[in-house]
Amino acid sequence: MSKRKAPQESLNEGITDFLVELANYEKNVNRAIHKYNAYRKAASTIAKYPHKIRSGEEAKKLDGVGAKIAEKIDEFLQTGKLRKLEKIRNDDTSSSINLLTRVTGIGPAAARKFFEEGVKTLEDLKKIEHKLNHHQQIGLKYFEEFEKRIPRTEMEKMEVLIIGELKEVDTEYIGTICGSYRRGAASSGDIDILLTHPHYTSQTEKQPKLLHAVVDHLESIGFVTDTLSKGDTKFMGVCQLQQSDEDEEEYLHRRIDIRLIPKDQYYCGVLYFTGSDIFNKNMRTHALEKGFTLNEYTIRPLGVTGVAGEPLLVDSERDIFDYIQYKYREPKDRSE
Ligand code: DCT
Ligand code: MG
Repeated sequence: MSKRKAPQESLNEGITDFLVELANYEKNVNRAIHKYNAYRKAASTIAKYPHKIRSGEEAKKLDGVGAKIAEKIDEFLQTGKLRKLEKIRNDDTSSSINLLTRVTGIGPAAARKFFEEGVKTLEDLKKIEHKLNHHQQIGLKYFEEFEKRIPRTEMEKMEVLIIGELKEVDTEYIGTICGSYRRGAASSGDIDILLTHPHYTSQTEKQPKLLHAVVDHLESIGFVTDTLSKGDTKFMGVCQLQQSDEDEEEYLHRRIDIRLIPKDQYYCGVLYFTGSDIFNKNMRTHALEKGFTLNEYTIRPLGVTGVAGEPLLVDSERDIFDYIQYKYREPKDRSE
């Protein structure tokens, strides 16, 4: 999962920016995930609102904008800033913890632990590098590069390369680049690849080799440069496109996740990892209202007692929409 979300370009950028900053503060410093979700949701609705917001009152009519956020919008519109944010930005604890969580491998809990041990800056972190696990060390090594979003043209190049190389390993592989790229985003925070193979289903044995063969191959051609973690079904690592004659400069190192998914669970996986996270939440809520439970693996009917039944057969994303009578939406229309 990528750490830096694309800024929400809209008529109300000032407002959406401060909401995202508050969201990150709640997640990273307070570990208040519900507040994080509330701010993200408000930011996402406001980003899509086609008018310049003139008051909190006006914003409050929008989905996910409550009285407290409306009040902050008023303060921001009247004074051009937010006292709460000024305080947070000036607070040593908050700004240090926020910074540390920008390193991949360092979550809110580890960030607080390091902070309590006196670590406040990236320099401090370098000094205690031996105390970092491998994932965190790589996160620190590529800190600046991972902060940069990946332009769509580069994502397209990586897609061509990855899908091509997959078929080199085994023509029967099916791979999809999900995440914001599949939703048509102009830039992405990372590369999220789902992988399946017709011989691998939830009824067969685990087949970690299907994942490792691909990772090893991508490594052998120099595309995968580092490994953060490698399990039976999930690889987390780093990749880099090789510079070609037409390229003016070297490509940056990018975060890449590859997940191997049983064929019968593939489309629930593709749906989930295409997101957005807010779209997923809304779709799951809708599923529940229709009596189904939906997750990244399966969709299952809920019995009268609320117990989930057997997974339903799914052969496409559309099947999932159909089961819960949700109007099909192309990936580009799944921002919420
Ligand atoms: N996801 C989710 N809930 C989360 C995190 C992730 O449903 N809390 C799903 C939806 C998107 C997908 O996983 C990939 O996650 P990210 O890479 O974090 O999101 P993205 O939409 O690809 O955005 P980015 O361009 O920043 O990578
Ligand atoms: Mg992503």
